[in-house]
Amino acid sequence: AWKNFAPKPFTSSEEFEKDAIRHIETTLARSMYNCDEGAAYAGTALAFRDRLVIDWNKTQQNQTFKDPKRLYYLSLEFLMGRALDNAMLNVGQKDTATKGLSDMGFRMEDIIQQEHDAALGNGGLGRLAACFLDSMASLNYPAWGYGLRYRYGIFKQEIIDGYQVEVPDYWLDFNPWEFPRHDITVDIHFYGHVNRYQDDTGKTVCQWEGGEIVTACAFDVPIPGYDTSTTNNLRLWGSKAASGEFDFQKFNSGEYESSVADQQRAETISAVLYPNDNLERGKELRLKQQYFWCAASLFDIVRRFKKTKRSWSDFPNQVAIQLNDTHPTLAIPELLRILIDLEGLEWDEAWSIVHKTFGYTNHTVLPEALEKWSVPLMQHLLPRHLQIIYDINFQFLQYVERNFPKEREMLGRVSIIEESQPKMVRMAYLALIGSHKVNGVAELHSDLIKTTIFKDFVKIYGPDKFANVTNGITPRRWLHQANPRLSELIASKLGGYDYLKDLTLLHKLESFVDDKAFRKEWAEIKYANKVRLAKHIKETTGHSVNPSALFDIQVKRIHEYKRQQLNIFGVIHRYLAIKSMDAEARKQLAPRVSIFGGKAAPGYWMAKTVIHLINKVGDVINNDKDVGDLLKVIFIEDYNVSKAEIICPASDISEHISTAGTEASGTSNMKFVLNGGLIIGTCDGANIEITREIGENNIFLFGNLSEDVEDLRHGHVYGTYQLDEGLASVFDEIQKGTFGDANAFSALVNGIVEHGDYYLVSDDFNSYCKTQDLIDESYKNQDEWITKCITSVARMGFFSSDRCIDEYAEMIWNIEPIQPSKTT
Ligand code: 26W
Repeated sequence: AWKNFAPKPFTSSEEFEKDAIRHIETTLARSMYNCDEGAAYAGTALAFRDRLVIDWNKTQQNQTFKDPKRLYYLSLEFLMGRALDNAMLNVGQKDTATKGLSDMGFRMEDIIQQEHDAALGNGGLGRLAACFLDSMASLNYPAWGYGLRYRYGIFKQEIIDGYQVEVPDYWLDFNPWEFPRHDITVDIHFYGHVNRYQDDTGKTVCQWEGGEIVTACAFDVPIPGYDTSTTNNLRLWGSKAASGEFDFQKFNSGEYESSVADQQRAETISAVLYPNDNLERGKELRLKQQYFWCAASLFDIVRRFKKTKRSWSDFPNQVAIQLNDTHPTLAIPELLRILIDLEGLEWDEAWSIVHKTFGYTNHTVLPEALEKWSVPLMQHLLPRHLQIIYDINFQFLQYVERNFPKEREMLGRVSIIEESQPKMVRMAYLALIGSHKVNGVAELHSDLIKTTIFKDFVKIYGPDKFANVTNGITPRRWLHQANPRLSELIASKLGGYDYLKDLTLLHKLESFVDDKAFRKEWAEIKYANKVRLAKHIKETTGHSVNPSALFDIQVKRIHEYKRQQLNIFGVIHRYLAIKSMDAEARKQLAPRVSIFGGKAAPGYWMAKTVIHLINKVGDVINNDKDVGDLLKVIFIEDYNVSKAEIICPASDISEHISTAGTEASGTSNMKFVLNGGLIIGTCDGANIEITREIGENNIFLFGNLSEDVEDLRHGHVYGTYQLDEGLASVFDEIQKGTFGDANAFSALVNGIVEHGDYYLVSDDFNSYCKTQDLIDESYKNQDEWITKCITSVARMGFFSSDRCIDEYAEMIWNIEPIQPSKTT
């Protein structure tokens, strides 16, 4: 029998130190005499990792033993950020380590910063997946994530002469948080052809043969829950040449180069995250990534199921698979292929299993973001899957024809195959048809998908196939970790940290809203967080900003629909107003810092132009002595998760100003409010539900409503529409060359003046500026302002990702938590 030598939680800081130093000396082979911050980080991470691994193994054994229904979350993106701080806090031992590190001569803040962000995602969708993993573990759900192990995450952004420059993000040189599972591999096929023949019984059988083989290798990442020993698994697949593929024949016969080239070609599949957010480009390598990851994950899931020797009809009782957008939709035909071609099930039985197993979450209604793959490409790369997709479509269209005989024109609209040149596979329709539930990510968004992109399908399947699960965020990372002082202050009033596990407990804060000492401390914490951000700005941009000024922040991917251009035009408008004010009027003004951050997709010229404009406007305003502290414009380079942790606690106002009906939910809106900042926003995405929860006196809403957008757009193209006057003056200033060569910005301006203003910047400009003036007024009354902030935080309980996960578990996955085993 095995003796239990498992390391236990640290009972003292000395115990932590002993372990950290042992790792520095033996795992890293470094002496304590040349232990720098990097080595101290490594020692700390490895000491905590040892503990996590024990809980992780126990959790997996317990889950295998109890064998409950499990959830598999398939996401091409997991935007995890840093792991150490999160791990220390979730296991409740950060203070112990802080003391130990201090004895060793290090400051915890410096050590945490040594870690490279795991940036395997673009934006909202990837970070949502990461918050969900934290909640699933914290709530003890048996759940795994499946993704790709990119060697390069989202590019690093540098700003050079005001332009975005992309730098590769190689992040794997030291990553203690992943465990390569050399024994867990799956061979994945591409290309080839389909053999169709009759077997002995006369049944038609299909076999996919030939083509290229690439091996998927598992890398596992432990996901510790907060205040529970449950530690779930995130399995990321890396690609490598299949062992038979690194051709020793070639190798020995002098074709060394081409043999190495084969290997590199295989490794290319998991080399890099596609940096497009909300834009589909139809590249073959991307389709290869999608199939590679879906096929490896399904093989793994099916292998685990088969070990239990249950009958296939039990599969949906044991397995739920959630598709994070359409990126993993190939999992649907792949599971059918496994059941029919490899396991010999009949179509109807296989289809019933598949359709009960999958759920699909839609994250966007932007037409340019909806995935479509060309039929010829799919025929070439995945010939058997294309046949299966055609079979699904055939059955589906027959069903529609039978049930809606009078609406034959609907068939073309709902067909999975778009009859274009070339024909295209509509992945959203395939995902919807192959799933038992489809959900949007905020109420408005879930309503919109039912009246726009999926309208016909509501008629076909009825409304019950559609659901809403409003997004949420994990309060562990986005409050406790990012804003430790606020978290502590709240705990002191609520009698402990239970609210981090049940965020609705925050409501008790409302009874302290008039408590003088509490308010004072609240204000001090906000100020300290602004000082921390000001320090970061100084270090990274060289600009000094006044922490007493109003911090107005917009950080998110740069996209026309998110309207950073509206924000920067508003800044120019404000600048012009200041320039025309006399000294007396200037005294009345609250100083402001306008802070921007976010990456543009490398091929998205308009988004890059917006970044350029922000930086040029900043150059002019920040150097205008006449304006001084009244207005500063800052672009924070390389916005990512770890920077968000500094930025979110430091806002007075954050901007969530998408054209109504375009932002599915937004999640940073929740992060900013949870940290005691107010919002300027449109009636879009989760802003609407935030307003309902916190009260409309506590949010600055402006702009046109989503139901008016269509008419307004129509008016731009056909009507007599007038450019907003204030915006016209802004454009005049740009055209004069105040912010450098006006030609650089002509496409941006002309898109609004001449080409239809698709995102309705002009229509909302006046309302936006007026609302900003209202904010100035409101900010002057600090007493009222702080009341709004505290009240808002108290009412944010709904937006915990724990609530989301419970909703998914109950409504879509039908899974239950399992209590961690008590045995050691
Ligand atoms: C195929 C290219 C591509 C890549 C990524 C298309 C679409 C995407 C994502 C679905 C874009 C995305 O991140 N959407 C965001 O999802 C968040 C989480 O639900 C929402 O809060 C955001 O509103 C939504 O834009």
